[in-house]
Amino acid sequence: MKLRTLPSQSVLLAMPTEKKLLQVLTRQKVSPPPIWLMRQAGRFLPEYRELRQKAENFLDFCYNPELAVEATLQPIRRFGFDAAILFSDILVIPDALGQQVTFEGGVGPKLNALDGPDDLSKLSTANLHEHLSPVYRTVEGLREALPPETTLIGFAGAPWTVATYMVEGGSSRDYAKTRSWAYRDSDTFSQLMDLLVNATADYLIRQIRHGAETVQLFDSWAGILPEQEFHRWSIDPARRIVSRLKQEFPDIPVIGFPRGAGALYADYVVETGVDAVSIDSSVPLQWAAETLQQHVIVQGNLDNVLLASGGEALDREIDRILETLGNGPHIFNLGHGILPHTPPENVARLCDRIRKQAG
Ligand code: 1CP
Repeated sequence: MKLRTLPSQSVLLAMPTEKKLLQVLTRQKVSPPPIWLMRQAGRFLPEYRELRQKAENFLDFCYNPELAVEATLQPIRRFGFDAAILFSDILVIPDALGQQVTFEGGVGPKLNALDGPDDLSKLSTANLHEHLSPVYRTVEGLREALPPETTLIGFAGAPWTVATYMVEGGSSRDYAKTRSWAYRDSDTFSQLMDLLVNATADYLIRQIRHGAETVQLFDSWAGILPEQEFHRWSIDPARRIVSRLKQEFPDIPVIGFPRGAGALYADYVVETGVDAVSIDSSVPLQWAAETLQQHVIVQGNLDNVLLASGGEALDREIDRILETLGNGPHIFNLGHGILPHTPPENVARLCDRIRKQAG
């Protein structure tokens, strides 16, 4: 595949940028704060639902650069968000490792569950980049198509969250199979996690080489881990991934999202080396301002249900978030992905209200 000749990322970052998200990620205070929303491309937009019909299988959609570029751009055109997040899914990694993933309408992802250590030999990194090359082409296409003020975010699932899908065979309510493998036989579970740490770091490095300007690591199910396990299976893998990224790209900011980590958010920001942390809606704002914002840039944390329900309660909460986190570097976002039944008018109302805030 041909790489477009872009100036190196460090040269790009050294130049004054009109990208508000990158300004905040380099610790400049920007007021009003930049806005983007987790899962901002997708089913809540009628234009996405129409585009989605062009591929039967969801992963075929993700592996089609033309469709994936278009899906990424749709929310940017509509709302002028400060960042675009690459349209893909966290489950392309198990798929690329040889554990075929399918999405059945309405029931979510299905994988041939790994039953234990004997199944590890079924996974291989041999075709990782070949398999993921359409995603890299999407990243390149996006750098060409995006307006100059819009930052391109690459992403991957964190090893723990991805491992839960691989071991459970799909979504789960309690992750009991994954947790008991990790307790019963932590040596072989570590082998799975090591494989995922390396594949995820390699994948994110490629996304950056092809044009991603920052990356987010989604640890959506980190919050089910008790303290010691959280350190071992969420913090430590994130620390290793951040360190690999920083070795190659010291100036590319990394955003971590250990959803549901509670008080352990504090350990996560100190120990992983992330530049920014995305907080879920249960994190108290004042605590985040006092405890987290002194170490890292804070992103969040509007309740996605409140965005979907709208009205004056939404306005009040937007103001409270802006006021409490507004003294330090802040990126406005949700506490978790946007819900499919969210009225697009509520998103427009959110953007207007934030942008009207005096600078
Ligand atoms: O047909 C469809 O439209 C399927 C719905 C859909 C979409 C739009 C899925 C299936 N994934 C996506 C895109 C997606 N997924 C993006 C890019 C879009 C954007 O952000 O604008 C991203 C960043 C993700 C990340 C993702 N996928 C996460 C982490 C974030 C989070 O919400 O916690 C997770 C856990 C997944 C797994 C996944 N993908 C899709 C489903 C139905 C699921 C399972 C979710 C679950 O177990 O509850």
